[in-house]
Amino acid sequence: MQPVDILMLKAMHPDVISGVERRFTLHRLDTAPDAEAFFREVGPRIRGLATGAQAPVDRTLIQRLPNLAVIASLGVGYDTIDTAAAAERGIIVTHTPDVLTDEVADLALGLLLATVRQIPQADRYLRGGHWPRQTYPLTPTLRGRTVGILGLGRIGRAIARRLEGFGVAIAYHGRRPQTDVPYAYHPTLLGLAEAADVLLVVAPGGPETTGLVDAAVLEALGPEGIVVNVARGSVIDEAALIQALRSGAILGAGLDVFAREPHVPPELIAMDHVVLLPHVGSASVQTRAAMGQLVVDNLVAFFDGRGPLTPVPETPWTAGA
Ligand code: 8YV
Repeated sequence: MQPVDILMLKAMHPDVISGVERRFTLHRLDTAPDAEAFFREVGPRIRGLATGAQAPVDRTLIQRLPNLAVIASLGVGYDTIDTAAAAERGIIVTHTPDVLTDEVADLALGLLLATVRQIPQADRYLRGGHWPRQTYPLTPTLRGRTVGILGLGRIGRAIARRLEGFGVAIAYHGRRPQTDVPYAYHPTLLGLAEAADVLLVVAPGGPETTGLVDAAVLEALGPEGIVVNVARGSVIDEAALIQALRSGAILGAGLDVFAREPHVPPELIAMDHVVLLPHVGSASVQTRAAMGQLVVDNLVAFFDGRGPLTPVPETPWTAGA
């Protein structure tokens, strides 16, 4: 069989690199001395792309790879890939769902607790030597809260299952009600925010959800309100969030994602009532290895003619097409 040429846009998990190299001819754009020359000379040979959220795949890039057949992305979210441009060319896009669901849900719960009970702040307090002089101030509580989940997909459901064990009320908003869950459905996000005092954002990124959590939603959440975002920074109007945190329109926020990563607004960094993480939802050794393996497995299955394992709905696989 002819060796298949795969392009990696940026350095990825070592297991992805070795996994691709074992089976394919790997080209790296990040180490290519001249990108223009690369696209000219090697571009037409490239059949597959291995990428992640940090390396967007736009229409221009897709156009520069005339024989591209598959884009295998690391991560469940694929808002940085132009799936419409891929679909037009019959290019399959794959992502890595399921293998990270529990990891991200665990992190979401940790971030929620850390934010409400001020765990990082208390840690800083102890390390700062303040404890012998004065006990740490009393914190808000999770008790008696209603947690509103924006986006009850795979990860949203895993979060809800965990929240059941915490004895809080659970509600959600999404495009449509789901018949197999006992949680209260709100047809509008504003309605959910009015009913809840925690808003947990798990909705996918992209144009449909950009700026969904705006000033009115934050206002509706109220002065005891906590926002936790483990999805995409774009889902929240970051300027409105900063303003709501500043004015006391909401109580605090726990953020794993930001609008322009890795840039984090200095206004947020300066605030003590927010907990900030550098997009680590799925970032455990084990889960990243599983995600990396799924990227490789998708490429192998695709080029074996078995079809991709986890294509995104926008680019469905039709055998023999
Ligand atoms: C990764 C993620 O950080 O799965 C996702 O959508 O945001 C994360 O798991 C990212 O995709 C790695 O490229």
